[in-house]
Amino acid sequence: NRLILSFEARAKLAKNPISEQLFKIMRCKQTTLCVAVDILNSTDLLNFAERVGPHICALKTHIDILEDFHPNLLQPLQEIAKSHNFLLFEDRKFADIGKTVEYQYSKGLYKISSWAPLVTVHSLMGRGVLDAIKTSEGLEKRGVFLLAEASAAGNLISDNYVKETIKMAEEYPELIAGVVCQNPLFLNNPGLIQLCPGVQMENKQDNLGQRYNSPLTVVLEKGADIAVVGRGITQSSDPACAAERYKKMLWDAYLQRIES
Ligand code: BMP
Repeated sequence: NRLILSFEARAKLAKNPISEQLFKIMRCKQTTLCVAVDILNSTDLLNFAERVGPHICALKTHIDILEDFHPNLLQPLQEIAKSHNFLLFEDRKFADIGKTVEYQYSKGLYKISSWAPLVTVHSLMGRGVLDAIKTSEGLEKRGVFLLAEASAAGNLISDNYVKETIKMAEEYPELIAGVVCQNPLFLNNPGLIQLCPGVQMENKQDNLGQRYNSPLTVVLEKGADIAVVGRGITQSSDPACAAERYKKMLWDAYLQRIES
């Protein structure tokens, strides 16, 4: 059962090189926090990454929301990730035919495959998307988080969709780093990482259908390995301090879980 195994043990079971690296970062930095840096300005993004860097295992971006995006941003961003030992994670949620995804992933303005070792993919369009990510040009080592469940209220994902998504994830062990979901799925596959967005201490929801759980709930009840926190940290008056607080709560909950 993956919930009671340590990240150290699970790193050895990971079949994807990036998930193995992620497990090691989590263990070494004692953090399961991924910050969603949904910020509209490049300078703010870099400053923010530098400040929360020491406390996170991954920085999740939506690179296409930047109002002043220029490819020159990517080198300093990669340097910050390297200096603080966290992974860049572009939450592109690819969902098109394979050929289009190949272009969206490796071409265009953002050339995601050249700088983001981790990306998200919808299972909706089938295996062609995963084949495209696997064979496109870009970084040699890459990992995919497949989206099986969503935190959004009223989403149309059915039980069968969830089941088939897990099946698809398990068919691509060398590519799939983990699954984005809200419940403890794939318990018998400890090499995969559960990523859980919709985490916040202050609010239960926003006014556009987002739903939140507390750090304790996502780790101890919902099976989260990595928790994604966005506005809980970005909108705090002291983001570094907030990130440190989330990191501690999440890590204590993880220790409690593996010791139980
Ligand atoms: P926030 O904590 O500010 O609500 O941000 C959540 C982040 O996680 C957003 O970047 C969103 O795109 C992402 N996300 C989510 O909220 N729910 C999901 O089911 C999947 C996501 O990727």
